[in-house]
Amino acid sequence: EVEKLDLKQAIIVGLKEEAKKATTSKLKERKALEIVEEEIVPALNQVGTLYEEQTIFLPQLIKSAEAAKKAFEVLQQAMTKEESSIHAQKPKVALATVYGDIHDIGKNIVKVIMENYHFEVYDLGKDVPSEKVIEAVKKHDIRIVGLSALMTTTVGSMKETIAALKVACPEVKVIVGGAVLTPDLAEFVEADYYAKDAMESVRIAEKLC
Ligand code: B1M
Repeated sequence: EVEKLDLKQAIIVGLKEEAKKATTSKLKERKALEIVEEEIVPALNQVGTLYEEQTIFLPQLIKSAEAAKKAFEVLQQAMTKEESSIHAQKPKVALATVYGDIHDIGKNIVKVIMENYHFEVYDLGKDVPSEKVIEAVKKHDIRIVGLSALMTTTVGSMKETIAALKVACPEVKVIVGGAVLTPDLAEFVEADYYAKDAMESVRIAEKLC
């Protein structure tokens, strides 16, 4: 009998259908957010290490990312969005992965969690130039911007985006996150806040409202 793969293994070896099945069965005993933080993120971190060590290569990295996305789709459906009249005025947040960076799994997780906590999220996508961020902030009168960067090479791009944004929209508050960031780097890019994960972004954004 073939043994069933657990979620972490399914992501590491890059099997979409297995990842989907494992997520569905995990949901019977665990909360969606716990599955994200305790299974999906550690699995992808391990994949990153294997890639860095050249134990796996880009095609496998891509397969793992696809498996993680599949797992997350299942979780997204499970997270119920309860609309409540108390939250008629939803605070607005713009989210973007900075210019030059195409990693968007983390940003997408932040988006779903924030929406669950009644924020209205303007998702600007990945590889986003600073002009596009500024345009969205002005157009929708947004006060909170969340920027994501995953690579050492795109930390500079994050700093440039924040500098341009602060000139064009001085009242805006910027939260930064992404695997490459640390509190020190967040200070270096002159962000207002550093969020280590999706829940921390919610806690910070709630204080800003
Ligand atoms: Co790439 N990649 N990748 N990759 N990839 C990394 C980042 C890397 C660390 C792997 C490694 O070598 N160890 C490395 C960067 C090295 C460095 O600069 N230090 C790397 C590289 C080099 C590359 C390419 C250049 C490879 C190549 O082409 N030769 C290329 C990049 C091209 C580009 O961007 N221009 C590339 C491509 C890819 C894939 C497409 C295959 C895929 C991305 C798919 C996608 O996102 N759609 C991919 C993946 C999956 C990874 C790893 C393995 C996993 C990233 C991830 O999704 N983590 C990664 C290794 C690693 O990170 N350890 C790696 C899970 C995710 C949930 O975490 O995004 O940190 P994270 O989000 C967290 C928090 O950080 C926080 O909340 C989230 C939930 O807790 N957070 C925020 C994130 N954003 C926030 C914003 C906020 C608040 C909180 O604002 C409010």
